[in-house]
Amino acid sequence: MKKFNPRLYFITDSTLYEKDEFLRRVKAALDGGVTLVQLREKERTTREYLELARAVHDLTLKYNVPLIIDDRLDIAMAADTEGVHLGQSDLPINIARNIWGKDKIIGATAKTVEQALEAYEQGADYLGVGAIYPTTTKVKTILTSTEMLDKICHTVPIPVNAIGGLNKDNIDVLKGIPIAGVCVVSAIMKADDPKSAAEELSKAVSDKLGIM
Ligand code: TZP
Ligand code: MG
Repeated sequence: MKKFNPRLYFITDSTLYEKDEFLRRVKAALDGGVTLVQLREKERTTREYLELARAVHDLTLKYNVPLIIDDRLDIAMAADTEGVHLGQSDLPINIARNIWGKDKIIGATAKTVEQALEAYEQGADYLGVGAIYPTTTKVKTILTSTEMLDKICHTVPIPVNAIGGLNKDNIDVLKGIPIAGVCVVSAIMKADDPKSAAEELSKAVSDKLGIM
């Protein structure tokens, strides 16, 4: 299965919650209409990452929403998820593509036109570009301008998502830039009510950005 819709791409962060509450929040996000989920774990052992990937995959499969694993092709393959997301210091896209085959979703992070072109040429299916705004999520990143985001969108023919500090009240800044969707962590993960947060974001993505 390679079909995916990146319009509301929810990236998880399990560090703030016990496992049950974390999974409850992921389910709520799915109930709220997120269209793509990424499991993003930075501190866990390989065994823990795999266990959580399987638990989250059990959920996403019920909603027919693809699950992407951050950074780790081995975990993605072991859990047989639909995709993997690779950053600039992870396995190169072409190597991952050769290992995992053409049918899996492989996403890449890009902050420049050069990185975007390289990822596309190596076989990436989509790009994440940011951080657009400063973020409270633990991440090694620098800000990326909306001008650069626009340039990248106009350079590669694959879907490009904006990421970083985005929420329903500040995505207007992306209006007119031909992105495919937005990636959010905190706006859903840390919301009092993750289901409503996802619903409201989904509405903002339609109403403010015209992404249906
Ligand atoms: N890459 C660039 S910014 C970011 C990642 C993983 C974190 C985005 O998190 P938030 O909470 O939506 O700002
Ligand atoms: Mg990563």
